[in-house]
Amino acid sequence: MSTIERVEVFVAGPGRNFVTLRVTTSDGVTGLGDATLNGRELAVASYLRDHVAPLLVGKDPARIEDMWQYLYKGVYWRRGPVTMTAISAVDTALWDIKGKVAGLPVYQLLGGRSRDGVLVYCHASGTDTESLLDDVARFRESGYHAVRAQAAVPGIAGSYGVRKGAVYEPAATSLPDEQPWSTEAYLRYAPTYLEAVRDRFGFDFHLLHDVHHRLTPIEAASFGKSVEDVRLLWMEDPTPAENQEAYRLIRQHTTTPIAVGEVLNSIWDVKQLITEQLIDYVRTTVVHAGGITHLRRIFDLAALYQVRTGSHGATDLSPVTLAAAVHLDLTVPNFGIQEYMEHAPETMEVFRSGVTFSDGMLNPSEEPGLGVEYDEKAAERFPYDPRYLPVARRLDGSVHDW
Ligand code: GCO
Ligand code: MG
Repeated sequence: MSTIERVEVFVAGPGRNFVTLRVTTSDGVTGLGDATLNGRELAVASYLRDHVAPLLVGKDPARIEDMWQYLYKGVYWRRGPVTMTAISAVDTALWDIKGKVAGLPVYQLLGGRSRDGVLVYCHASGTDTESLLDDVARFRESGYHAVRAQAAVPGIAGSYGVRKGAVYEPAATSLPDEQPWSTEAYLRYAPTYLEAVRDRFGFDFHLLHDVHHRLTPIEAASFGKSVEDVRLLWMEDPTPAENQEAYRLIRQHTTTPIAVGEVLNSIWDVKQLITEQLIDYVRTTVVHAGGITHLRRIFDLAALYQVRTGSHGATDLSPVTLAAAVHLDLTVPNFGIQEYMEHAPETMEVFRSGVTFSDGMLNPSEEPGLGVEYDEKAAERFPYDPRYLPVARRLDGSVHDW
């Protein structure tokens, strides 16, 4: 029997600190998993190196479900982003290995194609309405059928989702940057630029918007109502999802569809949102919600309630996560849409991925496994460099939700 022989954890850039797990079997087959938790990378790296790696060596890499149960139930301490990200990395690496051993791409092991490709949405942004419109035009010309639109709120420096240089990078400082926020200014301005996008480009593509957990339930209800004519595919994270009852109130007031889940880590975290039909899209992702094995379970629960998938896919999730997500998205019956921000060219030198983009859709590699190779030598050029997400403060100085 082939066994797990080596477990390595790499923490390296470029541009951010990706945590990558590489599992090697006694037959020399390798599997990759992403364990990146933006701003808390070393906690997951230590969890894997110090607490998980010693348990894996000598085990059968083929027993993916059993390994998941062992790592989840065996530790006694359940859920939470650090634990679930570590389990995700192991799970993803074992699926990669299973695919390579079987000589099949992972999506074939998951039941095969349910669709021709994976519809993605991109991130358009601007420092004002005009520059946002230019960005939307650029993405429409590149073939995207779905666009998320964010613009900087006038006079408010802390408008998330807005690109400063070539790429949007919120975790850009070695200590958290503190940025001002005004809900009133946002609520006045955001509906106007979403309307401007529809006025200029029409309704022939999907438009999305991320509220990034910043509103109270009644503010979110009013925002959702005010943008109904814009017909968003979704408004994302309108309020922090710790208080899930809040979504009942939002639902009573607006038919704007809702997407939640990028900071949630397990089926239990999304259970109420799904079973009460408080959301339309579940945004849990391979890397933070227990890997392919657990995400599939979440998606199956969602399917019972006509909730579709809309996985998180920002660039702080490595190309290993993107590849795993695309394999899974291709197979699930209730797939909705996948977030996609192109990784920087240097990132793709470290992670050689066979994922391809064409006509607004992604497709996985046809290579056995996930179809991603990690270039350890290239990664050595980008050592760990502390990076934190910003903190939002209201205009009176108090901390707001980020
Ligand atoms: C999104 C997100 C991200 C997060 C980031 C945090 O919808 O893409 O909200 O941009 O802020 O992933 O690390
Ligand atoms: Mg988001």
